[in-house]
Amino acid sequence: MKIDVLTLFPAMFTVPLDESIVKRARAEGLLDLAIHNLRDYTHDRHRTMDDKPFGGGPGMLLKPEPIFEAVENLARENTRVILLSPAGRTFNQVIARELAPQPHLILVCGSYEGFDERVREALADDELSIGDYVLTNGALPAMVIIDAVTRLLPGALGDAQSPGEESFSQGLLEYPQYTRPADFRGMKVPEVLLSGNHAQIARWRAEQAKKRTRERRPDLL
Ligand code: JCQ
Repeated sequence: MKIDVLTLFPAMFTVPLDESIVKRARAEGLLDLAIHNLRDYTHDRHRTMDDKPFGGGPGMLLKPEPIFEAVENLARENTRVILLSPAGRTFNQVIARELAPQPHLILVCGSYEGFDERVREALADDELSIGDYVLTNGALPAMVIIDAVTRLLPGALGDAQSPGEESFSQGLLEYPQYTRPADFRGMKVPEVLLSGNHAQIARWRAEQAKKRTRERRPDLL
C-alpha cells in the first residue's frame, strides 16, 4: 500500500512512524509512506498557505491551489483522497478494514484554518474525523489512521499475531487477561484460567467480554 500525506507540519511524523510495527512494515515494503510539506507546493515568495475567508469573519483558510497541485501531482488510478478534520465521519475499525485493501491513499491534513470548500467538492473522496474534539492540525489524526490501517496489512503483525481476534474485531471489548505469577501480592488469577479446561475458559472469556462491553460500551452491543 502507498500512503502520501500532505501536511504543514512534516516534522511531526518522523518518530511515531519510525517505530514498532509501522517501521517494520515500511522496511519490509508492505507500506510505502511519503510525507509531503504542503508549503513546497506554493509558488509565491512568502510561500503563503492561507488567506482570509470571502464574506469576512474570523480566522484564515488553507488556500486551495497548493492542495490541488499536490493531489493532482500524486494521484493516479485507484487513489483515495481523504481529508482529516473534525467535520468528517468518525473513524473506527470498520473503516480501517475498508481502507486496508486500497492500493493508494492521499491523506490531507486540515488545520484550525479550515479547508476551502472546493477542496471537498472537487478533490476529496472522503473526510474522516478521529473523534469529537478539536486538535491544532490533522497530523495526529493522519498518524492514527496510518497506524490502524498498517497493522491490518497482510504480514504486518508477523505470523504469531493476528488482527482477527482482538478487541473490536469481534465487536466487543477484550476479556480480562493475566500472566504469571498466579498470585501477585495476594491478587489471584481466576481459578478457571488455571484449570486447563479450554471449553470452560472460552465460555468464561466470552461472558467476561460481554459483561465488560455491557458495562462500559453498551453502544457497541
Ligand atoms: C480530526 N478529530 C479532530 C482542526 C479544522 C478543516 O480541518 C480542520 C482540521 C483540524 C485538525 O483535525 C482535528 C480532528 N478528528 O482537529 C480544525
